[in-house]
Amino acid sequence: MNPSRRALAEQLQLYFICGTPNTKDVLGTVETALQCGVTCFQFREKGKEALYGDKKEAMARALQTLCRSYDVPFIINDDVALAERIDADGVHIGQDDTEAAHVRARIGPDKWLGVSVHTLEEAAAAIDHADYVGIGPVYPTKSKEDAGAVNGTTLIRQVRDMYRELPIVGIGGILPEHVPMIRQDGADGVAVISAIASAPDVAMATRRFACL
Ligand code: TZP
Ligand code: MG
Repeated sequence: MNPSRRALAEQLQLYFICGTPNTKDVLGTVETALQCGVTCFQFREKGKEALYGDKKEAMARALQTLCRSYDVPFIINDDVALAERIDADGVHIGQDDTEAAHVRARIGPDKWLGVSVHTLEEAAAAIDHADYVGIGPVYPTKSKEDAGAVNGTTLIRQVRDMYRELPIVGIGGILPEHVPMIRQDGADGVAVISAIASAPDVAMATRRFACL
């Protein structure tokens, strides 16, 4: 694997995703998670109680400052304009968002672009533009209503067989005990919302993932 891909893959080991609808105290939760070993963070502000406009931007900036203080990449879900405005480290998009080629053209070569894929065809279409792909839902999830069919690690294995060097994160319903198998089947890391954001003890939950 080339050195920059290897570095990126390592940075994806424990990828925490969170927004204000996922926890009562998003700043406190994210700071604890950063202290306890998350290696990448995505601000995903979605759903009924999501912030918009200036409030969303203020929250993004506060979370970005926290991530910088822990030297952890700060990625924004979907909102390319916000990512550009605040100079985020990257953007993550799904299949229903702006096309990967278009987002890459906007953010340039130096920012990270992550793309969620659910089929080999989507993976094939993403690889020319994406720095990494998210594959899931590996297990059932309550954090995304339209997450699609649960596919275990089948697609992770297929994408890994086809693209040996592509950084991959598994996502969807992932608990610490699932991590060894997901890695063994080809993912570089796991992306997690509820197992950290809804944990009664965020520090302990994060450490359980981080020590794997
Ligand atoms: N994309 C596929 S599953 C999912 C997203 C954003 C939600 C993951 O959340 P959780 O709580 O870790 O299942
Ligand atoms: Mg999206």
